[in-house]
Amino acid sequence: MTKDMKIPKSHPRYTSLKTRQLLEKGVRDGITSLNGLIAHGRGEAFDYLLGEKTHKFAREAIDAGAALLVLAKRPVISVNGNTAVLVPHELVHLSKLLNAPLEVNLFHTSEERLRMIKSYLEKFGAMNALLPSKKCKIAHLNSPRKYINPEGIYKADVVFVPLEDGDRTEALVKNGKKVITVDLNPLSRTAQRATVTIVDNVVRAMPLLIEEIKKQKRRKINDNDNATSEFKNFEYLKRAEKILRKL
Ligand code: PTJ
Repeated sequence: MTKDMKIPKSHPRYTSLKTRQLLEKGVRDGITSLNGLIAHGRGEAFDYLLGEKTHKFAREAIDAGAALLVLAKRPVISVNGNTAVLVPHELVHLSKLLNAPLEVNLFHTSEERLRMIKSYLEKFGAMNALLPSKKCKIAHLNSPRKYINPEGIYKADVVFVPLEDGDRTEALVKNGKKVITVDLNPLSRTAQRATVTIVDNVVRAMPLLIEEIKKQKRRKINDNDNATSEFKNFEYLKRAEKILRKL
């Protein structure tokens, strides 16, 4: 794989190309899986159709997701090889803001990549980064993703799983957990199964989620807060799909 080329800031696709470079470097550094590049390409296609902007429906989902996280008793943030390189600062910031562990959980898993992602997050200041344990697993899941940390996802009531695969989202929900995801594809199984789906690019959504959490913490929201009780993920995904299909 080639070394990063210098992209001129004036390039009309500057942000998109820089994001690709982050992932390419992530693969070279052993953080991102090769499959992560394919997943990103799929995401880019949806983002293009969405006009590469955060829509009103995404902001509503961010409000609802923020409320779930603020009101959670034991929130946990799940990290994979794509999100680790795309939004490391934001993941660490979110973890500190919510006093929630970051738990590395991979689809294309290996002991080496798990460890590398953990130390990568620690370089960005993570104080509480967990790894899955072979002694602890969630029910209703057969892939290696079933292994979880006994102090992390196992005990969590709300799990934030940006860029996820459908099987695990479904299993987490069956295990009684509320799941918030970020997925540019409103038709994916993850998007359809999650409690709250933010249909937006994780790079744009994470800073907005952090800001919203700060606001809700200042307002001292409680369980009666409308953002969560009125949010219907299914209806919301239909709105996102309409925009994609230009209906
Ligand atoms: O590091 P690992 O081994 O855990 O693997 C991580 C990936 C993401 C490769 C793995 O979970 C995977 O294969 O995911 P999927 O099933 O391809 O789903 C990824 C979803 O994320 C797809 O629906 C994409 O459209 C979406 N997506 C990709 N890039 C972004 C995105 N959504 C939001 N922001 C993005 N930047």
